Amino acid sequence: MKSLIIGGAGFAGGYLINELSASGHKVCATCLTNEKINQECIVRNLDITDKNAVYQIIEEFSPDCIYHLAAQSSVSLSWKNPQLTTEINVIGAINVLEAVKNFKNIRLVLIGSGEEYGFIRENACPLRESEPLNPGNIYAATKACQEMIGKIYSRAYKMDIISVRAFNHSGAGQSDIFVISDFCRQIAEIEKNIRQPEISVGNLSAMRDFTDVRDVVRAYRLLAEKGISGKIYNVGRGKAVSIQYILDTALSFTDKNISVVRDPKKMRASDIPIIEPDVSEIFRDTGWKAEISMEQTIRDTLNYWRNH
Ligand code: A2R
Repeated sequence: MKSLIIGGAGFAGGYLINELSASGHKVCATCLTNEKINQECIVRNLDITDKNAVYQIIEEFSPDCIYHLAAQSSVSLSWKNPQLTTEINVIGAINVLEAVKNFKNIRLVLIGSGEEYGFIRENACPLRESEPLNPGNIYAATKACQEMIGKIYSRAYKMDIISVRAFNHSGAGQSDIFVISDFCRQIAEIEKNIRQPEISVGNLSAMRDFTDVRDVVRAYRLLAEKGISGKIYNVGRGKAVSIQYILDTALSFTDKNISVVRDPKKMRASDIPIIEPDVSEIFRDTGWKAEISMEQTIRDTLNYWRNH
């Protein structure tokens, strides 16, 4: 099986290259010219806002399956630069759809986000895929838009498209703008005595669903192999935990005595109390469920920061 990963230099991309290679796929991954892919595979430079270049890569590699991961994936940058976010996440996705339209027998896996659900109804959790989308930020709106346009292409042109709403994923190598990585980095810096023994935190009562990135990319592979064309799938653990639990777990892995300090900059006014997906669809169609424990993910992320 030949797999093309668009956006292969990002956090999930590297793990997906490993997952697909280990399963015997021939992998080609794309990255921007200023990025680097360290995993073993065919590498091509691609900016998805260049529609001709998207077409050419697909024509050259002739994949059986394309995983579309490339995105402007920062929520905060999406507020600062909504035009760029829309250009990459919506126009870029249309460039991929337009290119794939010209080829037969390519399965396209469009990676969206749990953020698409946005301001959810009270008691709506666990969120089923049929739940109405109510995006609360520009990033989420562009991902919802990608998914809707994908659905239109799949119906109108009979294209083989699977849409994914990926919830929070974490693991070694993730940027410290995300909570698990942020806590682990701070603890590692305290251990190295380059930070005061104080960890700064935001809202600890919010409950979120976290999955190890290795489980997430396995879900992407299984969806490509066994997912039902035209369907949308939540990818997540299906069991939200509080940020307090993550903090306590991360702190339990260090011998240092660390005090916890609330940082008002990390508090969000509109924090939704709980966000948790229903993951029965993906389980039913592929047998996938998260296997790596939260504790293992936190330990691996902490060890990553200890070594970096
Ligand atoms: O923004 P950068 O410099 O980190 O590069 C990102 C890249 N990217 C692009 N690739 C091609 N053409 C573009 N115009 C373009 N703009 C950005 O896509 C990055 O290397 C990659 C996306 O990876 P991450 O931002 O690390 O996201 P992650 O965690 O791997 O998530 C994969 C997908 C994304 O679509 C998320 O929105 C979704 O899963 O949750």
